[in-house]
Amino acid sequence: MSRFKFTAGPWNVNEGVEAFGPGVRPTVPMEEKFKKFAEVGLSGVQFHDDDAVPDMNNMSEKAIIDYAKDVKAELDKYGLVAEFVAPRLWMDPHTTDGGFTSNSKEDYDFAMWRAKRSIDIANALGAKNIVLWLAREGTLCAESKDPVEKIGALIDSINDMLAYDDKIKVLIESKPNEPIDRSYCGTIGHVMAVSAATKDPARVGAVLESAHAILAGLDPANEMAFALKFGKLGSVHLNDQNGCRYDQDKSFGVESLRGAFNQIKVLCDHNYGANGEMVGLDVKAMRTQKPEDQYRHIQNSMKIAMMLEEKVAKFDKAFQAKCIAERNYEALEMYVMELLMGA
Ligand code: XUL
Ligand code: MN
Repeated sequence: MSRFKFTAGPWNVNEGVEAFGPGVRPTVPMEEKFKKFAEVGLSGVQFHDDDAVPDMNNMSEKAIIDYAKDVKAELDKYGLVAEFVAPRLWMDPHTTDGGFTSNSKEDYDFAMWRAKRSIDIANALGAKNIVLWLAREGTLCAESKDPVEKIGALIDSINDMLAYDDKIKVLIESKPNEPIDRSYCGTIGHVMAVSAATKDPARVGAVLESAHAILAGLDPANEMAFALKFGKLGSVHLNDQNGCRYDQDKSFGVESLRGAFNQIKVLCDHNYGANGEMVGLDVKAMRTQKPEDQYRHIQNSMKIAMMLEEKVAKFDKAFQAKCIAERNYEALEMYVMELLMGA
């Protein structure tokens, strides 16, 4: 039994398409994913706007809401909740150069239309959060945008979302690069600063994804801690990453067990989840994985998180205090290694 409520997105079960090869698994219908998510023990689903309403660009505002209500009924059928809706602003021709920080007024307006429709969809699904993964908000050519002006545009766009709905929370998912070269919200520190500059900072928080922190050369647990201190860790995307290369979305804990332990530890120590925050598993199956067992990476990630919760519960705080008092961090470190290795 876990203290956490786990979620995943429909994109976490995919065909295995990558830059060097096509899909290797058949497309799984959305309802089948919901059914299986419930079976493996997830509590909820994370959505991109067009995961929930695929043809939304060609639909009226009312039709979008009606379609999303049907999706909510399907979720209810499987006892799942919707955690968040994220406008997918990186696929459309209108957002080739970003949305909220695009140089084109028309593209900015399109991004705002999608952001507001995402809020409508979130309301229809019963989700309290909008997540902004700012995929193309930044530059490929550094001189193509004025970064000061564009960070202002990002803040304006969030203010506009907050004004559109007086309850919705906006969570920014930091990531330093990929697909963009230089992104405007690369770390949790950037997200906290943007939050503070909005009209309602209490409604603007962060999502920390383990792999994104590692790509920024930072420690995921420390990044979580930073947002927790400001009461702004609205969600997490647990996964893992082998160093600074392409975004891998490996199963949680498979590269750095100690790093994963410290993420679970900081979440447990600071009562993450007490205000309804959930634990997203933004993990990708290896391309080699066969369709018969293509939820294994989600199940493994959840199991590792839960096993680490047990390690956190066993963590000897008295011994930690003794090591701290004696400034014997070598002893403390070895204790952690023995705890993790079951010695
Ligand atoms: C991209 C990423 C996304 C967001 C949701 O790296 O992590 O899946 O989590 O849009
Ligand atoms: Mn993510």
